[in-house]
This record gives sequence, C-alpha cells and structure tokens, in this order.
Amino acid sequence: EFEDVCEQTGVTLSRYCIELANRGIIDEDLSSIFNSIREAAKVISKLVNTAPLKQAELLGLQGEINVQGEDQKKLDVITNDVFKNALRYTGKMGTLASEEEDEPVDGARLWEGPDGESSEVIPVLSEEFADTGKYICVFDPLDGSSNVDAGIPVGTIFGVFQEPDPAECELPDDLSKGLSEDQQRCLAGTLQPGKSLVAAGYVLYSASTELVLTFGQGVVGFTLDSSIGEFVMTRPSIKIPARGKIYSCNQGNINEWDQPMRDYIEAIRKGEGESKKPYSLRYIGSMVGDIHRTLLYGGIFAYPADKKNQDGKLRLLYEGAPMSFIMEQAGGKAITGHSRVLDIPPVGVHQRVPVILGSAEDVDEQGPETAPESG
Ligand code: P6P
Repeated sequence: EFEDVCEQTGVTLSRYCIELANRGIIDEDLSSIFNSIREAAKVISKLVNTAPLKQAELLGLQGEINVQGEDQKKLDVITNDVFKNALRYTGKMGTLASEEEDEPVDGARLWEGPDGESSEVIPVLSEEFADTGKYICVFDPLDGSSNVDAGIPVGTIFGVFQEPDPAECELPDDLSKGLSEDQQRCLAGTLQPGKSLVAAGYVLYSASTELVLTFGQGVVGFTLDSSIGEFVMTRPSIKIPARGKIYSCNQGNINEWDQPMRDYIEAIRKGEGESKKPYSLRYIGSMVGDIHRTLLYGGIFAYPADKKNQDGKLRLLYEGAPMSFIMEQAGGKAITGHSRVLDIPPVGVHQRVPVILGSAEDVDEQGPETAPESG
C-alpha cells in the first residue's frame, strides 16, 4: 500500500519520510536529517529567489576564495551555513563535508588532498550536540552559483552515508598519515564510494523549487508549495526514458576531448547515431538544471575528461556520486567514460571525476563501461 500513499495527491515530504520510517525503510535519524534538509531547502529557495531584490546583501562576491580556488559568492557562503547548521543541529550527523568549507570549523581538520588541494572534513562529534553521529552528509550547497546573478537555475546536491564499522575504517597509509583515530574514522566515513550512499538528492531552484531524492527505492520528486511552505509530492516514481534526443555538454570544449567522445557527439548531432535522428543540444552550465532535464526528458549529460583536466571538472563526492545514484535508481546509467561512477573509491574530499550520465541506451552508445574499478 506504500504505492497507494505515493499516488495520493498532496503527500508532503514530511509525510513521505514518516511513511518510510513506519515501514522501516529509513530510521528515525535519517528521517530527522531529511526534515532538516527540507527546512534548509526552503530557506535557500527564498534566498535565491529574492537575491536580485537584495543585490548588495546577497549577490556578488564575498571577497573570499574557497578551497576550490574559486571566488566565493555571498550566496555560496550563506547557503553553506544554512545547510551545515540545519544538519548539525539534528544531532544525527557524525561528519559533514562541503564544497565550500575552507576554514577549520569546530576543530575540523585540514588534510592535504593528493592533488595538493587542502580539504577538510567537519566532525560535529562534540559535546555541543547530543548526537548519535552515525550519518555523514556530503553536499554542494549552491552548485552553479556563478549563474545566480543572471537568474539561471542553480541547485543544492547532497548525499548521505552511514558511518562504516570502525574495523572498516582502513585508510591507505598516504591518507591516514599523521591523523588521529578520530580523524581517520571521519575521513574513512567520508571517502566512501557512491555505491555506499544510503540516500542522495538535489534541490533545483528554478521556475519552481524541485526536490528530487532517492533512498535506494526508486526516485521521487517534490515541488515546493510556498502557499503552505511544504514540499508536495509531484513525481511519485521518476524513470528516465531508455533513450532521449538531447545531449547536454559544454561543446566549447570539444577540441579538448578524446577522439571517441568527439566522434560520438559529432554522430548524434548529425543523426548518424544508433537512433538515426539528430539530437538537440541543451546546456545551461548549471549541473542540477541540466541533469534534472536529462532525468525527466532523457538523453545524455556529459562533463568528460579533457586534455587540461584529466579528471574532468565535477566533484566525485558531492556532485558526481549523488547524481549517479539518482540516475541509476531512475533506470539510467552513469560512467566516467570507462567505469561506473558509483564504484570509484574517493581518495580526496574534493576529487574530480569525469561524468557521462543519462538514458541507458545513450550512455551505452557513448561508451560501454569496462569492468568496475576495484575497491
Ligand atoms: P562549464 C557550475 O560551475 C558547475 O560546477 C556545474 O554546475 C556545471 O555543470 C559546470 O560547472 C559547468 O562548467 O565549464 O561548462 O562552465
């Protein structure tokens, strides 16, 4: 009868989580975490939608540079605080990792990632929070934020892991060097492959505010009804079409891609691919918007490796893996160009990954994945 619940009109995200908890599909802690994500999403939606009205306060640069070396926009910082605090005060988090965090917070530890970029994990296991601390959330609070001044859709991306058993918290020597046991546990819990995610989702701030999530039981979509301040279920079971006719990538980089990628894009845009129909290009340069359209309409989204960026541009932990989990749960596929994104064991919080995802037949046409990576 759970499907019946989902088919009912007006089921809110709160009700949905209660129904899942009543069936033991999620526990109370995860339900509580999603309550806080829901509240944070409403606040961020308001901030993004009213930003142009509060130019001085919300738009433009913060004047800081984040751990990615990118100019931090005011909204990046504000939305990061909103999401981080919403999660911390649930008392259910063991660790948080964010694209935007570059300063030690609550005794956070900074690790030099393998590519020399400093990265950190924010343990919130402190006396300040009565917490069970068994969940880890990785998130990008405002992906595509460089578009926000132009009113182009932006989004929040998040993934939730469960802390592994201490015995499984074995980090490679080069990662555990100089770390305390607690730090090793936090880092090991954070650097998990996407296939270990227990939940993932995104919030799209656009003409409407859409929250799409999966707990590994399919993909469900909610739309924010501002008149009641609730996310209402609008897509009970999202399934991506087996094949689409849209490709989504920054074609400006085509000369940097490897030959198979160039050949594939040239073929499908000319109608010389398997479907024999020419594909259209749709690309807004904002991952959440491009992937949401791909999920609903089908086709393929790609930010592949290129000559300058061997690992592409997108981040594995809090962009590639959560989006790949959602895509596979909706019947789609997600590969790096030669392996399944969800199989990749991260070696750094801000590690990049090439991403080619979307309709199964389109992804298979681009390049069938080889054997999954070990680990
Ligand atoms: P490019 C936004 O900056 C972002 O991280 C993603 O949201 C988006 O898919 C990608 O970068 C766009 O990158 O190089 O095409 O501008």
